[in-house]
Amino acid sequence: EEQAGLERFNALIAEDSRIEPRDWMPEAYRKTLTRQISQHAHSEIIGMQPEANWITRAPSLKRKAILIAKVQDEAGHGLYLYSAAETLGTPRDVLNEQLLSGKAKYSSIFNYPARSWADMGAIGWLVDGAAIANQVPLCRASYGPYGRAMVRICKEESFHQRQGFEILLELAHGTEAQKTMAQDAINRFYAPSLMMFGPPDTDSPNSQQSMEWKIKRFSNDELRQRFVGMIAEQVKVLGLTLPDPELRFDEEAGQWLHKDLDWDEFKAVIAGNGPCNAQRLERRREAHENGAWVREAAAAYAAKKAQKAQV
Ligand code: FAQ
Repeated sequence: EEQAGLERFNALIAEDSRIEPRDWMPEAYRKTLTRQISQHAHSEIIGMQPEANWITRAPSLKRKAILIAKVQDEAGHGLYLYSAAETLGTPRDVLNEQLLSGKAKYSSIFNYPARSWADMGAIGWLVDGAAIANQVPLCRASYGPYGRAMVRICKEESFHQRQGFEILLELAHGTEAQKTMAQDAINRFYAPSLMMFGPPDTDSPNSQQSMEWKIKRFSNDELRQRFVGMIAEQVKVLGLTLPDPELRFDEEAGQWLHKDLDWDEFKAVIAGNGPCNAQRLERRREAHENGAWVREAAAAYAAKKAQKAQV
């Protein structure tokens, strides 16, 4: 039976069809998808923090309303991603426990502080921009529930990116101090946003298998280069610069080349030693504890309803 399952799985992958939750799949496929989807979900949830930090200090009612909506969208993305991950068999409580215990990774980018209002612009433009560049190809991921979740998430991220760009555009046309604040935010978020695509291809243990399984469609470096080419053009509209004197389009290779990134810093951040790792996890644990009564109430209500239905 396993042999038949494997043959069918291989055939579905070869013809670019989708694997669905009830289909037979290799354990390693299940495992790597659970890893990637749950890390992605954790990133959305932890990623709410840097921006939530600015909700009370947004410069106008309109900006506040927009920022609240964006942070709420991120919670929604986390929820559908946890649901997609659960279809692979690991319950959400277990996934959550992996996050709270520090065992599971989440995106390196959310371990950097959001210091100024301009950071809300840089996060929207660069962080959501990188997220889109990485996630549009994931809409075609071979695992059905993941690909379908990505479609809606990408639509919402596109709106997030536009709102970030618009914040920066307004600051760039503001006072000297506002322009400086916008440039400073870009300077700090540039390299960390390039690191969101993961380690270089030569140092990416999961890539080859994930490409063979059509979970990933492009390599980490390919997507990073595509992204840097996009922002190299967009930054001109802002009248600002990217902190990368080496950035250029290589005619021969037909691609954008950027400066070397500090991969030691990346490794330190994903090992838990970035500027905000401890704070982010502490805040998440606190929020989880404070939410216990909501989970208990929901469970009690569900039990009561089930009991009534039996009578
Ligand atoms: N941070 O072999 P690879 C968002 C880990 S967007 C932390 O290349 P893979 C939206 C990797 O897990 C951010 N860890 O791995 C938003 C692996 O470790 P493991 C979330 C990283 O999976 C915007 C090891 O390094 N997006 O949240 C990172 O083939 C604004 C070796 O790496 C996604 O998760 C990193 N940057 O490729 C929210 C997208 N890079 O697990 C709020 C889906 C690598 O073996 C505000 N994920 N690692 O222990 C992916 O596309 C892939 O997982 C990659 C990594 C491309 C991130």
